[in-house]
Amino acid sequence: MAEKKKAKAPKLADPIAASYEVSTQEMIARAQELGVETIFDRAVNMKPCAIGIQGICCKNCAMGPCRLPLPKGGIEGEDTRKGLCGATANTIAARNFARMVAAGAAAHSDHGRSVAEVFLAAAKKETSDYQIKDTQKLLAVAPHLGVATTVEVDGETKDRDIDEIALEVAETAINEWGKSEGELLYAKRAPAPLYEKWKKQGVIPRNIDREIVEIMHRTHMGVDQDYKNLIKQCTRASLADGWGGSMLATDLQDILFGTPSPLQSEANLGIMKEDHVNIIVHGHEPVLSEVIVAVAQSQEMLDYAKEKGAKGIQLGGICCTANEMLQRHGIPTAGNFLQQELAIITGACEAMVVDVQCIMQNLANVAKCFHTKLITTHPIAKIEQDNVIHIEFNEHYALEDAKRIVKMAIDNFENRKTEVMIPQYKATQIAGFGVESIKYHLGGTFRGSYYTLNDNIINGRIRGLAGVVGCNNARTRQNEAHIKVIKELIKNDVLVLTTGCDAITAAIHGLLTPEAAQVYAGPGLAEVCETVGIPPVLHLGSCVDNSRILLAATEVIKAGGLGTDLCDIPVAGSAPEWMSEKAISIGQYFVTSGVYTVFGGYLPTSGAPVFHNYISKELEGIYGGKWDVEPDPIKHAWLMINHIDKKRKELGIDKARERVLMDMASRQALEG
Ligand code: SF4
Ligand code: MSK
Repeated sequence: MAEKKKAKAPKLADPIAASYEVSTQEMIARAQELGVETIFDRAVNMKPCAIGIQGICCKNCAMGPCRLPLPKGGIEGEDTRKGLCGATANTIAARNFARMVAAGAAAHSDHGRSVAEVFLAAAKKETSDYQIKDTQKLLAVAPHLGVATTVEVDGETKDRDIDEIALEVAETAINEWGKSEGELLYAKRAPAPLYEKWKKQGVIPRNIDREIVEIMHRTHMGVDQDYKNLIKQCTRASLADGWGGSMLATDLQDILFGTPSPLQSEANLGIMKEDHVNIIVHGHEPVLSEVIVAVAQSQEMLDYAKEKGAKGIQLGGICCTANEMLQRHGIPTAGNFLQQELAIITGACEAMVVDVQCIMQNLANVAKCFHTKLITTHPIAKIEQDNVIHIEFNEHYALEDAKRIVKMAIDNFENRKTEVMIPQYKATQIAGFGVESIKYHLGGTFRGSYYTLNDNIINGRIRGLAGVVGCNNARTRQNEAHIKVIKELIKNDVLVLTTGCDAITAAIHGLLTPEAAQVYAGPGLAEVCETVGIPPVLHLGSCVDNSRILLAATEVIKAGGLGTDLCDIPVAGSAPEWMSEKAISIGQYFVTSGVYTVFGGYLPTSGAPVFHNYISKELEGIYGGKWDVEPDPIKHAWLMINHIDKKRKELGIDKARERVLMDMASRQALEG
């Protein structure tokens, strides 16, 4: 009998090569010491599929998968590659790309829908666990949904009842997902020339759900086989995300839970405390976590924790639930996407409470090695392993659900089985910026607008704006590209607006404090930051809050002096370490809103050069923005800076910056 081959022991990740950040490095080593496998180890043992990453594998019917590898050295002459049905590489890559947009837009928008449903329950007063918190924001949002805030009574204009407005806003908002006629109401929040451009192209979303469903139909075997037509639908669905589902999620969350304003907190695994009950909330939707925050801070639970031998309760967040809890309550951030397993490996995590998106299934395997209760809370996001507890969130019993979860975590404090090791690293962060607070910090005292920001862009102290967002990706060294891109941008006077895991990364590396401007920012940006007391990198929230970036850019246009359309502004977008399908949807709505957008790593389009050329060159002629890809972080940042400079030149403000630099040089010469 042939001897069975002995399976090779899996390789272990080199902690230093896997991460740019020291607490993560320490925790990878700790996991290896304990024999607990993490994503970092799996990444060195399983390589990505060489064809898949080029976007040219089609499995849209049972005659496939059809794989169309690009020959080494490219294609000379006609590209004759075809799937069984004849689908070309362009069709296959465009269909795959479109399905990523659909999934990303669906994730953001379904999040928005959940919030809208809770909002409706609160507006109908069906639940006492949620109330309308920010009536100012309600009044600001209502007109964009066509909801009147005043009423005529006997020839007199009177304010409408707030409850009545809330109910109409809730009902109108929910209708945006499935209305049978008309167009997405928020499309008109874009600058008029951009709206007209979309109208002319026929890409204004009809309703949010329809655009996503239509992508699935058009990418079914034998439907849309024209990559340009497919991209058109990608545009419509992504706009339904950025200017629809995501923007509604942000607005309704602000009204329900409060519009963020700048506050101080901390970030990194070091926020966990050995002598406290540690509860980590992870995912994206804040509806349950909002109540968990209130319960965990209640005297009843603090007393109960003390009874069980803990000094208190430490809440912390991972991913975008972290960003939501941070920006409204100052709850510290435990880590970004790639630190989720590590939070459990500290041995000090009593409960990890997860909702939707970016939750690794391996959390269940890791939790099994420790005492951690892994609790899923969303009906659409369960985990198959039997050690996972499901406590389904219901907005009508939110308080009860939250109490049960917090109590379960406290009861688990005495069950710690492994020696606790919490890496002692954390950084101070200022977060909670938004369209409104930027107006307050950088707006003119008289005009209450973005006047001062525009003025500083025009005079060249601020070279331009960059939206740097997105995930970590275990295929690249964690955090390195994020930090190198941001540092290069701010060093060159570009003010960075950040969301998602990029924001968490910037916080961990100490870039979210006003003092960081003196250390890392160029002289112009540093001067502005010092004068108004802001960090050179502004944390604008979670993934759905990329809508805040769109609206901040729109405010820049409204304040005047920097063109009439978003594509006129010296602004660029970036996702240095993206991994999620949501990033592709975000990229597509950035691009088709007029923003030049650079992705790190790779784009799943390289195997279809004609299609890639279309999105990275030709789209600019239609929408003013285009895709680009550059894995090297410094080159990546310079692609953005060069684009910003090109826009400054087109606006005729390039000379102003030269003067600012000259002033600085002469000043330094004088000082010398
Ligand atoms: Fe192959 Fe065409 Fe089926 Fe795709 S749709 S798997 S290319 S036969
Ligand atoms: S959580 S989508 S890893 S940013 Fe929004 Fe982070 Fe990306 Fe998830």
